[in-house]
Amino acid sequence: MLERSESEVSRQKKLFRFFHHVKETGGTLVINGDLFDFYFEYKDVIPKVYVPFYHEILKLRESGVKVHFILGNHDYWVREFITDTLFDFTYFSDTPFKINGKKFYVTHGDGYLSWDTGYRILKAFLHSRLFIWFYRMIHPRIGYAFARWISKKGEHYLHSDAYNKKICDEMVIHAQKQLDQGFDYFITGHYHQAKDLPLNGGKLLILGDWLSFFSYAKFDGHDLKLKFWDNHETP
Ligand SMILES: [Mn+2]
Repeated sequence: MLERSESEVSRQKKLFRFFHHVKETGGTLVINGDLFDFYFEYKDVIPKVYVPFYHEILKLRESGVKVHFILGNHDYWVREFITDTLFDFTYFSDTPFKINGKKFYVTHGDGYLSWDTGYRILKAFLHSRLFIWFYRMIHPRIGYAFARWISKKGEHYLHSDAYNKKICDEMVIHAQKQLDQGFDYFITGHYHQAKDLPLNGGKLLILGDWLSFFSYAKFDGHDLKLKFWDNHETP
């Protein structure tokens, strides 16, 4: 966690240039989870490796941009530093937004797949008060070493095209349900694929990632579009 690879540093720089762009254009930034590799906050202690992120987010807010954070499966275990100090708003689960008359359903997206029952049970456990209480009692040196080990085991972002399609088809079903309820847009992260799919006059948007796609969604007040950042705003 402490030693950062070159590619990680370059990804971080790229993200900060994007933050800078948001600062210039103004508006609101919603970060849809997994901003951090692993974040676990203790009553008196926060992870120091992310200090540059904390700094950039605070600068962004100082410039007048509101920053919202929907927690992901890598950074769910937050406390007051995240909820009160760092972000304007923090969400522990799926959240609706209404902007300019359009309704957005935003989810990090983990645990949605019908065949992921095992994951859903694990997620419920990892989010439980008992687990969090117990984990907080463990010395951070052990807690973080364990998380790093789990995180390494889980490095399987590159799926086959067939599996990605299966995920996408499944998310279309979930998006459809929300669109039927009156939402215009269903936005999900987590799945490391970048998709902008028109659906019933609205859209399903799978956000991609900041590992290989460098993708994000932009709502200009009328339309929501998936975009790719290449050190400047794509058309
Ligand atoms: Mn995730």
